[in-house]
Amino acid sequence: MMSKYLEINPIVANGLKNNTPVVALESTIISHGMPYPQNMETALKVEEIVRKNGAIPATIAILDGKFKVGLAADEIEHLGKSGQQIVKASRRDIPYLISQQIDGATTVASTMIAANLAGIKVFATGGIGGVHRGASTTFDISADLQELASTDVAVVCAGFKSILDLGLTLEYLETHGVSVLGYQTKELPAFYTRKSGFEVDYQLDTPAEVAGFLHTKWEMQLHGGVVIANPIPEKYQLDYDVITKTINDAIIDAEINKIKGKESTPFLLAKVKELTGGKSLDANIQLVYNNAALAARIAVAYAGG
Ligand code: PSU
Ligand code: MN
Repeated sequence: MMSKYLEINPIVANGLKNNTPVVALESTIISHGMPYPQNMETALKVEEIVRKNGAIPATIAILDGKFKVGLAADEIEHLGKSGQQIVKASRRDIPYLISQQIDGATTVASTMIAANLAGIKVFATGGIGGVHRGASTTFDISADLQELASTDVAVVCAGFKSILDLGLTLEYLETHGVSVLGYQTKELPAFYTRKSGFEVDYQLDTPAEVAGFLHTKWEMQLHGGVVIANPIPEKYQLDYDVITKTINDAIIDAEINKIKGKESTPFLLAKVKELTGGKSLDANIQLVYNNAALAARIAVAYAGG
């Protein structure tokens, strides 16, 4: 029944069958999170990094009326080149796109759904969605958080970008029983910077410790996701005060342009890139590489390696 909607790449399927570690990767970051050609180059390099660290990469998208788990290089190129023309696909968009055979770039939420259907437990990305600043009036809370509340996939990210309200995002996750783990840090990283002024729930220091946490959570039927917040490497982080001001300016610009709904996150990312003269893109690429390596090591530990 599911195979009607889910196509798993043979290398990935074989890996899953043999308990070889697999890492899921999303595609909204390709089509909407970065410009071409850096988006495609980054996506391909991320797969390489996952392999180097002992796991099989499975980039996920909606293509030809199915969830595809494990894309070919030309499919990644298609997503990168088409950019914003590909529909950004979160949970609510899945049945429409699949039944209408329209391609979609999967967000953290929909990538988690596909990964879970395929049996993949570890997922690497750059940043996840959250409670937006001003959410008390806009109600803009990413479906990523709701997915983390219920779907059994661990998401390695670089913390929460301060286009979000970090405090409210942590509160929301706490309400839904989603642990936020800091990898070798007690301070919640804020994507472009290691510093945020907020604390994670728990610090864990090795892939084995994280794997132990995941086994315990899911063996105890404590369903839902986990956020593993992995700080950007020191040498790539941006200046805290500069990035804080830049994000504030980008948010004002979004308000002036009346940007809302699913356009909000891509607009802010592009604006920050413009305002930093591309520096934010370099940082973004480096933190994704860093997350891919850690996710692969966690997947290896989780598989018992
Ligand atoms: N944050 C980033 N880069 C991204 C995204 C978030 O730094 O590319 C993408 C992810 O795919 C995430 C989505 O799942 O944006 C969240 O969008 P929204 O806030 O509309 O739910
Ligand atoms: Mn939103």
